[in-house]
Amino acid sequence: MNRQTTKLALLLIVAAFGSHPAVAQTYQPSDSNLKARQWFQDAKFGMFIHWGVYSVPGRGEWVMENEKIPITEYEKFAPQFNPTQFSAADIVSLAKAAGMKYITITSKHHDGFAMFATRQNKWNIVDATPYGKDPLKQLAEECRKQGIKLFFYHSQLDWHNPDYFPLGRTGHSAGRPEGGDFNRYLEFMNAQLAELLANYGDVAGIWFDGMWDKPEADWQLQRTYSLIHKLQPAALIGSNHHHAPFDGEDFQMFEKDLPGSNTAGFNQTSISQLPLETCETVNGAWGYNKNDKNFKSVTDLIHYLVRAAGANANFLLNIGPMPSGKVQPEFVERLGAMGQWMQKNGDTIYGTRGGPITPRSWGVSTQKGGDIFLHVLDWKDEYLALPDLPGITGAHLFGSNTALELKTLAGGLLLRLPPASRDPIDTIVVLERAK
Ligand code: H79
Repeated sequence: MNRQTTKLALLLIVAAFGSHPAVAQTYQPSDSNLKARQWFQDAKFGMFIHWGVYSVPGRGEWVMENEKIPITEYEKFAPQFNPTQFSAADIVSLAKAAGMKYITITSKHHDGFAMFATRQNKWNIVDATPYGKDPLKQLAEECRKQGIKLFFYHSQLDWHNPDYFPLGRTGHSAGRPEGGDFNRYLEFMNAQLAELLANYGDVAGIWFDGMWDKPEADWQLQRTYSLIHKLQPAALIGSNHHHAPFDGEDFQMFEKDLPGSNTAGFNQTSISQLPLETCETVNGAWGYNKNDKNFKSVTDLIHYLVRAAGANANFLLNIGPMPSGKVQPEFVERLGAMGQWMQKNGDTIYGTRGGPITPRSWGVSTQKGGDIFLHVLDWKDEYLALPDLPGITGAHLFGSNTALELKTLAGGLLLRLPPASRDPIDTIVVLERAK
């Protein structure tokens, strides 16, 4: 055993036999974890990266399942995956310039392919591709340099590992043996997680996905979660299982919906008291899809970010790098424009929480310290009626001294927004309170 594996083995032993037995118990987050939750809620904007061997065919990260590609065929993409143009410095700089405070990258997606130097199997970027390097290592180092936090997305669902058995809703055309030991699969997954938590410095959190594939299985979540919290107590655990958070989780995420909406069809879940996050794509794809040119506009993306903040949630915006390692120009342009907007208006987003006016069709409110920010996104009339808010003494446009007319009526407030005060993307109004 070399030093790294020895350290890992020790960590695994400590995690398995330490003071916290691997049985269900009520999770008590550490002080560092509670602090990390605050940081997370203040950060508001992150970059999601879906990157794997599926970028080679360029038809999204579900290509194996959607096109019923058996493992033997799918594995042939690996020798073609040589992302020599990948630059961790460029990607972290892109996130930073967009105003993003953290990155969440796929360490393993449903195809089971590890984007890091795992010792648990050979189905990984170091052992199975001509590239032969560990992009997550490069990214972790660069994130540390540039002050960006790093989360790992780890798929619990696995279309490649023979021990992921019995199969769930997906993976039936992978051509796998009719057998396997699910407990051994969980050992494998936990060992990969232990590698990620031991070898990449401080990990901001683990973003799980895919439990919905086998909702009835015994995932031994407490074992996995206590392993993570033991190795890095501040690491935030979240899982995209479409249920209210389970014991041991530190944040709640929503996919392709703001908390409380359900356009995707699987977001009926109640909203918990944990920090919230919603994720969305720039076009329709998570993993690189060369045919999807249906890009959202800068305005739409900013609106989603603002509406997320108004719903007390972070926005995790996805990019799917190309097989070369480069990010397509359509993504770079949009992220740059969002960054410019955030540079001007970020004070009304970063460090805020959802405001006293719950989300409306016209926009949202955020708040920080004593300030309330109205984000008027979609309102054509000169007057906007607001609910009664005690203690409001006046209003002005954010970033200027222009006072706005605000009338107190019985039962509410009436705000006047003359056409000249309007911003085409977001008219931000500061509601003044007696201090
Ligand atoms: O990683 C990205 C996607 O690949 C992954 N999550 C994001 C972040 C994702 N996988 N699936 N989905 C998103 C939507 C899944 C829908 C379905 Fe089902 C899976 C339809 C049928 C199986 C879940 C279970 C919803 C209905 C039943």
